Amino acid sequence: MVNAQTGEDLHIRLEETQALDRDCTTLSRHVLQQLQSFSPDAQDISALMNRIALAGKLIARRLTRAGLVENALGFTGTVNVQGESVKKMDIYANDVFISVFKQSGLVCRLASEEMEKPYYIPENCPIGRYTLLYDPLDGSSNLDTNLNVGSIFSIRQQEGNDEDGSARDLLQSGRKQIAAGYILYGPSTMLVYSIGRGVHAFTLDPSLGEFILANEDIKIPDHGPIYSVNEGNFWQWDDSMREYIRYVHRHEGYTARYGGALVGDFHRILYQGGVFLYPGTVKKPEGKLRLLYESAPMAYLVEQAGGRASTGTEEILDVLAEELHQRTPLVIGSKEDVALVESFVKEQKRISNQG
Ligand code: AHM
Ligand code: MG
Repeated sequence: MVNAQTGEDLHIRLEETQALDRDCTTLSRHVLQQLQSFSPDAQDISALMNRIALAGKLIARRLTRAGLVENALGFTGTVNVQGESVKKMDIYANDVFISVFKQSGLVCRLASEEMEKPYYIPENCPIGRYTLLYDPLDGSSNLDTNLNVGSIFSIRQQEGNDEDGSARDLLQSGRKQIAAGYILYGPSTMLVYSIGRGVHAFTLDPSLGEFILANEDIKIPDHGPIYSVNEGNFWQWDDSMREYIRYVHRHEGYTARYGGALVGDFHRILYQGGVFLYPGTVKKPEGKLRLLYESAPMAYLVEQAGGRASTGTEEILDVLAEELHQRTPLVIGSKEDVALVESFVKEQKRISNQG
């Protein structure tokens, strides 16, 4: 609608006014509010979150244009430490995190899915007291079809000074995490984080270049309708998983949703309730997902939101890693739905022990 006297587009003016009327809480303001302090530790956490947000913005920018520029999509032709084919975007995203944290003075070592050993930044070690574990681009098989992907991060206090390159002081339980979260590159880019005081979600406003608070203190429902699992693996599962899937097939109130990228699948369950599963198979009982930079950060978030994460028999946050790239089965989501899956695992154990 145009104002006849001024020629001004009134719709545009209305939208602008509404945008200004909103209480725009930025990520950095939110982190400082959460910490309620300007202590050096609080400033470090705030600076770390700002750096993660910067990495997210750089990766989001590249992803938006990936189909338009040369050499952004496709495989590099190499295989990573886990035996998976590496995509160009995996490497780009990994390098973004390194370059964002290299000069920060905050992080002494970075460990990621794409690097066999942790990346040490010795010049940061005397002052940098943190370790960043991350999956730079989770769900990257979704890239070539323009579907959602994500980055997952976990921050731990640096312990020890292992210049020999060993990762042993990373190998602690997920309860040692001091912050965790993910960035979801979907129709909009969202950053979800926790520093142990609830789970909060932010949406990137590309015109401002700022993550703006979308949902504060998210609580996952105790039960939800969604089960999210790659059912193509049915033939490889043990009987407990098969029985669980048969149960949801035979009962009203369940719906399947699976996008092939943990960040997106988990994000939906965080809001709507239900359960995401990546169980082990008979041949690979440890499953596919990596404990330190996939399962543990998601477990930290879900517990903060009032849900649970389990291997099927043990809380994910209690699992002690024996190696950096250790895999673990994952059952994560609403309390009641995780407990239901566990009851099938327990029953199967009982039957096996009898036989
Ligand atoms: P990636 O980190 O190499 O992308 O692998 C992890 C992804 C998860 O995002 C997702 O849940 C899972 O692999 C999907 O695996 P599948 O294709 O076997 O269903
Ligand atoms: Mg991954």
